Amino acid sequence: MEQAKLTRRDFFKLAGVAGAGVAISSMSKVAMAALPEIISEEKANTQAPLHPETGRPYHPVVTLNGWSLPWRMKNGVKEFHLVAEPVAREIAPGMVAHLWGYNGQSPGPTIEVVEGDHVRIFVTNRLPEKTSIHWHGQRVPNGMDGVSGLTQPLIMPGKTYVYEFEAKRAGTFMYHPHADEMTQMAMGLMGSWVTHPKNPKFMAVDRDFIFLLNAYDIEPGSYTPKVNTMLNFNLWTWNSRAFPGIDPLVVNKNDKVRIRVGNLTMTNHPIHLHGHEFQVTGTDGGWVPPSARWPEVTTDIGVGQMRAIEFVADALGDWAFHCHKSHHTMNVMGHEVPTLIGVKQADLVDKISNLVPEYMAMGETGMAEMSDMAAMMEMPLPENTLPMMTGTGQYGAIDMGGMFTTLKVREGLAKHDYQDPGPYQHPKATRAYAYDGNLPEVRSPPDSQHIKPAVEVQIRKPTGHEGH
Ligand SMILES: [Cu+2]
Repeated sequence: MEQAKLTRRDFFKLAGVAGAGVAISSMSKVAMAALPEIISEEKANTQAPLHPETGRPYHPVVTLNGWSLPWRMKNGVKEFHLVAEPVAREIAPGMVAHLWGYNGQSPGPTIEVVEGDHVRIFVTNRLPEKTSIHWHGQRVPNGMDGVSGLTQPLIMPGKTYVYEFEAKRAGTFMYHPHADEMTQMAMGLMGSWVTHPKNPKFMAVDRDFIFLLNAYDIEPGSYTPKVNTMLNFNLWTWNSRAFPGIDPLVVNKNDKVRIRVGNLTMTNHPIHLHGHEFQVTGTDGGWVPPSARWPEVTTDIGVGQMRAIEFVADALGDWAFHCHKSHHTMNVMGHEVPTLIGVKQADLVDKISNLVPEYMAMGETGMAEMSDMAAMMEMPLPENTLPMMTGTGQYGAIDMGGMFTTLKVREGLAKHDYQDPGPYQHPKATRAYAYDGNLPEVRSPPDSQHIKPAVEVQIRKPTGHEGH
């Protein structure tokens, strides 16, 4: 029996061997042994792209803080084994969430296939409740669409179902349950799917990233999401990670870069990239013809939608890449803190302190002091709770949380090097600086000679007759 690669390489080299485990099921050992081995992942960091050793060739994607699921070829069929199960997912250092996921993590592993592949997916349910899987966006026979009750019976706990279809259309897809959806998606059951084009040269890029937008409602000090929340989520995540837990997207200068994003939250996310203009090259329905693309620096991704953006990374630096809703770049505490900018709290504190001895004023000059305070005074947070705004760069506090990371553009990276290169060293005279009353004698930004002079504005002197 031909087996796909069973080990995971960890290119961050920080940790040892990834956890590949064979698990137990209510199914007989003989029946279980006939299935593709269950491969699961214990860690939440970005894994090296999975280069195909069997089947048709393709350029693999890099799943942000995630990995791709190995398969086996059996009589020309590409076989995968997904296991829905409770998992512990580190959201960021200092916080672990008790979620539901697939094969050890939430989101589950990315599934990569090639247009025209005959695909068979075994789905084993180790959740305490029934489930199903829907292959969001794909052309499948109706009975493979995974809508429990409508197209198939529920997959009961302990049972394994088989889905089988041809990957018809190249593109970016998602998978998620279509059974008790509100609960199961609120718990993190979801994953990405990429169907690569049959011709590996079609729209080839140098670096191809993928992640899902997701959200949780986890009370400070607790571990498990509240599953009845419809709108008031307090943890905004990319692949179930919040800043500073989201890895940077590391690329070579002048790389052609694609970033694929799917939205499985209950609201839209305007995703914004600094320093570059991109084009939306893919949507839920397929690739956008070149004549229909337009440049953007922010693209809004609606609920249930997928987008692929592309650009040439021609500007060196550490560029912010984030959701532009500011409460989505914060962690849990944000919602309960009142607006106090401009409010003189000194008197108030005295009065309140008489009643509540631990009372501390905050937010008088803005919310950023919260992150300074938490760091400097070690303001106690409940156990297993992330600070509202956090992260430190080479110049100090970044004051971000949630859906925020960086695009790091560097020169001379090796082909498959995705390791964090550390902070960008800004060339002389290219960084904002403190004004001390003197300007340097010569200050000519490197690109200034290429910028066309602005049209001269004619300023007319008032004649005294106008405006009266
Ligand atoms: Cu957002």
